[in-house]
Amino acid sequence: MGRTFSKWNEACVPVGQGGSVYFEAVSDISRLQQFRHQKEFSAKNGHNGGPNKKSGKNGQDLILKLPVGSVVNYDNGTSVELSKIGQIVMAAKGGRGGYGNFHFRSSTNQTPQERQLGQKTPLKNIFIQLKLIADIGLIGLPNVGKTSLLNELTSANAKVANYAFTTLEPNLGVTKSGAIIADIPGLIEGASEGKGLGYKFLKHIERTRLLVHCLSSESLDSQKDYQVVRNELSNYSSVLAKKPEIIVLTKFDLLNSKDIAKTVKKTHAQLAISIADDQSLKQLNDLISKSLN
Ligand SMILES: Nc1nc2c(ncn2[C@@H]2O[C@H](COP(=O)(O)OP(=O)(O)OP(=O)(O)O)[C@@H](O)[C@H]2O)c(=O)[nH]1
Ligand SMILES: [Mg+2]
Repeated sequence: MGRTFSKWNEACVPVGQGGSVYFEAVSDISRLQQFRHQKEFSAKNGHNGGPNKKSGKNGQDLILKLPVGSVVNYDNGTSVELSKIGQIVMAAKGGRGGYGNFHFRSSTNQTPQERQLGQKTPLKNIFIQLKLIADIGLIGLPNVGKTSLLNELTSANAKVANYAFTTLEPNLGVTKSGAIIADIPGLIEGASEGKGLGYKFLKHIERTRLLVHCLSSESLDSQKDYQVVRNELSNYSSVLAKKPEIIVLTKFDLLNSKDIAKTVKKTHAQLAISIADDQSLKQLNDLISKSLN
């Protein structure tokens, strides 16, 4: 966004304008991760002009992609919401270019000793909020396969591992039909009172339209698992307790068909799924679409 100015001895015409910084709305929610470590961004400086009245090139703009649903809050108190994919808003305008001495010559002074420096854009503080509300919340005890399911149903590529609390922060993904899924850290008994990691993320799923409650085929007592999570939901809020829910038995590939049928019946699961079985994932996709419409 800032730009350089012409060197005096280049006696040039305008120094290029500094690049501007823009935000562009995209569907990819993971784009917010770019701000996790890097906090300061700038477009390129304008280029110096050259000898023989050569103008400097303008600096290249910087386009930062933000998930649609982000609200850009400027430090002058104004804000703008990115509500449509492809929408572009300006974050900071590049400074104007400077002038070399050629610009200041006159009939009486053909070799002026004057120049004007390019303007440096002041640093702007911009606060970005993701106001977007997920349509679907993936819930369940730790290690039941929530994140694996998110990765299968959306283009997310979130970390999966065979231990509890792999997910430390919510992951988001968008299904092919455009629904947004939030995968939150596993819930445990006492989550509604702050135990484990899930508590502070329950508010995210409070605003979803549908819960997908995952129960693992590995569990020795999936009925109890179901109740543990249900209790936490109702202890947290009545809104959460009343949310429509699809119960899914995950990792069915680990059971024989007799045990699958038995567990499905016992848990009232609407569907048994496995990330190794595309057919079951398609059925879940269809069930989700039907429930959202
Ligand atoms: N056999 C089998 N393993 C699965 C399936 N889905 C997930 N897993 C495995 O189960 C383990 C846990 O998966 P995650 O997706 O990380 O589980 P999670 O519920 O997100 O776990 P937390 O984030 O810790 O709450 C990983 O080793 C996965 O590979 C499945 O359908 N079949
Ligand atoms: Mg996870």
